[in-house]
Amino acid sequence: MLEHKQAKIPTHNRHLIRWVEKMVDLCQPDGIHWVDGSQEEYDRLCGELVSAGTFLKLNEERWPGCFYARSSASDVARVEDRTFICSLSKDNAGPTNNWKDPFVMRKKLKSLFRGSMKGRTMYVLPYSMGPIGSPFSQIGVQLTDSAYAVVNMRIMARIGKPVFAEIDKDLKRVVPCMHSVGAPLAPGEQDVPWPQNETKYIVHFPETREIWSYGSGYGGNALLGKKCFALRIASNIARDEGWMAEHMLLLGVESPEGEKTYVAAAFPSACGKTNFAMLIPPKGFDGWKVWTVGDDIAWIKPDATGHLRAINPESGFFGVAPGTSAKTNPNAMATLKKNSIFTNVALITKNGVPTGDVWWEGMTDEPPAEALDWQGKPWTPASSTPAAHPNGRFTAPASQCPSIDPAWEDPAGVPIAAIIFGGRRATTMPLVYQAFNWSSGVYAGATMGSEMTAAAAGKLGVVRRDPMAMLPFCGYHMGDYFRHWLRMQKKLKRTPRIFHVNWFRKDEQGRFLWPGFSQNMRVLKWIVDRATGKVGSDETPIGWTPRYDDMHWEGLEFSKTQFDQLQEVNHQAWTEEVMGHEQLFLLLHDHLPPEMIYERELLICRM
Ligand code: TSX
Ligand code: MN
Repeated sequence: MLEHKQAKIPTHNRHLIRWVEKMVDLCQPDGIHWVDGSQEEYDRLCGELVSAGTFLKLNEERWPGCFYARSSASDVARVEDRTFICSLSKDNAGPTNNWKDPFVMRKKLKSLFRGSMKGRTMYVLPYSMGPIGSPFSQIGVQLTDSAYAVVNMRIMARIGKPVFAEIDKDLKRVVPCMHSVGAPLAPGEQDVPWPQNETKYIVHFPETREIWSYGSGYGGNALLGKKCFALRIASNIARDEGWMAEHMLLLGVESPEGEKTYVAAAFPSACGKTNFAMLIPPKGFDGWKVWTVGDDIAWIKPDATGHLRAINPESGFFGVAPGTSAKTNPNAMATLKKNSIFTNVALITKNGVPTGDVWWEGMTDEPPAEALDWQGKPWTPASSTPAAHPNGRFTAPASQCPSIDPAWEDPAGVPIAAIIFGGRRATTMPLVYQAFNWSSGVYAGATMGSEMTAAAAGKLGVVRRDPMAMLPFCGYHMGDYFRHWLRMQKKLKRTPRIFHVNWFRKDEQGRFLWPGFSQNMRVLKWIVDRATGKVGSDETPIGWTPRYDDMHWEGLEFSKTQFDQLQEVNHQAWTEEVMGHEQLFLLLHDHLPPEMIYERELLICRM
């Protein structure tokens, strides 16, 4: 018998109620809980997760309101090979996505979800990506049997009662999102701390705007508002409606005179996107300030005057913990010190007993003498395995970030003056260049790539092309995505200037040429000055580059010789680079816009 945990259903939307009833019939949960999003509800769910052994409450003095979780060892990251785009035509998904026939997939999902929530509660979780009521915002309802997903979603998105009210206005289409960890409980069966299923499916139906996720409780697989909705489904909506759903951070640069310039930036993983979004200006930048709008996703739209404006559709940070410290990112450390959830990091112990403190590699110079690792096994600095999983995460409210922009929840978004692309490249790519125009900038984004960090020491890593950092997140054909980017120009009175950066160039001895981190402010200042017409540049075959004296060097010893080495455009290296571009273009050739081919030809001719 289905247990209703509330006397009154908090919506009168008939479609929603009928869908929930249908999904209850399919998944057969023991109970149903309509999520109101209140603090009391959050506290109760966290308490239940503690009782179930999923959560451990951290030390209330040192980590107020914080909880710790460990996942199953086989549920630690997004599963790209289990991620599917089920468009009617395979051609629409393109060669960079896994495609399955939507009719075949629907049948498969029905069988997986049948009875999948037995012994569990089904949560009806309404959420808004973007401030509730903003013209940018989109609404989803996630049905999930994971309380862990619900409490994480409360940090990452606007959820609950005000979203039901928005749904009841019937103004916006609601994206239905099904989520089950795929671990039904038999009567009386004892649950495990991290229920999941070895069989995983992360499925998107772009035409009907639906998401079905099965078998995983982790991050991007389970918090369906994030990668599944805000990128894969939203990229489809954005193409149809003439806007952009991008894997980009958003930040604002404020000059000592109080002039504020916003930029969006796309980087592949392991480039320090969150660190860049929360950058603190270095010595020599008195009066300058960097404001954080978002660290992962940007929804960008032309306004009535033909200028691009952007919002961060999220309300929290789901950041990689290892490498985050008071040195690399003081703003992140301040953000996560309260009301946060830590997953797959280490727990400090004293004589084998947890002290209620978390730790991860890179958090402090000195590791703790002893800990429990992310799998709960005793760990010491002498251990051969890391204490925290390399993909261990914090879930922290954006509102707690000391650098959060006063306009971060502005329903009208912030104006975008520049777009930055970047990658982790040991060679070839200069610290910074500006594309000649919009189409050459789209080319720079389309051909961007990053080197694998795990590559053998001394050996140059293989470049993995990751167009606009969207390879795992574009919900349709990548070639059509480039065409959409090019078409956006026609909607605009003024296009943002486009730049490419590389913090990771190395010398022949394998040493980083650029000190990185807060020093990136110098690059950011040149970018902002270029976008607002305040500074000069040199023309090179690849684009406009700063002359030594165009950069602000106060507070850093950095010679012209060093700078020239960092900015070198090597013709031999670029000849090899454009061959790599050709490989990507061959893969996408039947949907590739002609502009991409022309841009490549022009680049070759200039060299
Ligand atoms: O996040 C990074 N950023 C962006 C910061 C705003 N990292 C961390 C690795 C990515 C997850 C970086 N690592 C950056 C960077 O700009 N640069 C480097 C490489 C580097 C590492 C150490 C030094 C210099 C460069 N050390 C010294 O210069 C002393
Ligand atoms: Mn991301």
